[in-house]
Amino acid sequence: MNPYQLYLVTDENLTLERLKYVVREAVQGGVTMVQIREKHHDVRAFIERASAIKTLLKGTGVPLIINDRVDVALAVDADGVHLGQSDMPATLARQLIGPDKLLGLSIENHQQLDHVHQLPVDYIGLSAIFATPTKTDTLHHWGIHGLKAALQSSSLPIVAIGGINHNNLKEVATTGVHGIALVSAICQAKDPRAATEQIKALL
Ligand code: TZP
Ligand code: MG
Repeated sequence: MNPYQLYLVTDENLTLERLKYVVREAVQGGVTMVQIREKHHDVRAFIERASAIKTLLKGTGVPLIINDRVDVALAVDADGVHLGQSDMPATLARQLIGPDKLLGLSIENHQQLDHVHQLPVDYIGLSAIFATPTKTDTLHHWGIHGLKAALQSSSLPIVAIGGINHNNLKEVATTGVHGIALVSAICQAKDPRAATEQIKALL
């Protein structure tokens, strides 16, 4: 199975109860990977939330990835870390997490895309495909055209993120991208399981 296929990235604004509910339902609906992304919470709350999700994912085969923080990933024994360009350098993160954990890196421009192949990462998060209210500081939007070009030039698996929803998902999937990452399309859905199932059916 391709673990990147349908990648849930959690919304930082969810209460712990809603977070657990969304992840549980999304896993039932068929997500293949879960990333806990926290921007507001302190490290203690981050660990609490990540531990809760780790417990919930146990036995499902769905890997747990921690956004930004190598220490949190190690603390909860997550399956991997996803770094941004201003987080710990990938080479150092790899030294800390060891060879067996997954390491992802967000790639925001062509220069970073050229450079990433020298780094010890397992996959790229191509950010952002489209403009999105979920993350408003994205400077460059790859679009479908840029995504296709990145797929051509990259030997690493690519996960597309940013502004992907039911309306444009088919177009994104048709590029042959390895994975699609979603925040609001699942986290904001009234019925996260049904939303996930609908998306899965389009892939
Ligand atoms: N990184 C680039 S865009 C983004 C992140 C975390 C947010 C994507 O959210 P949505 O709601 O799926 O557009
Ligand atoms: Mg980050």
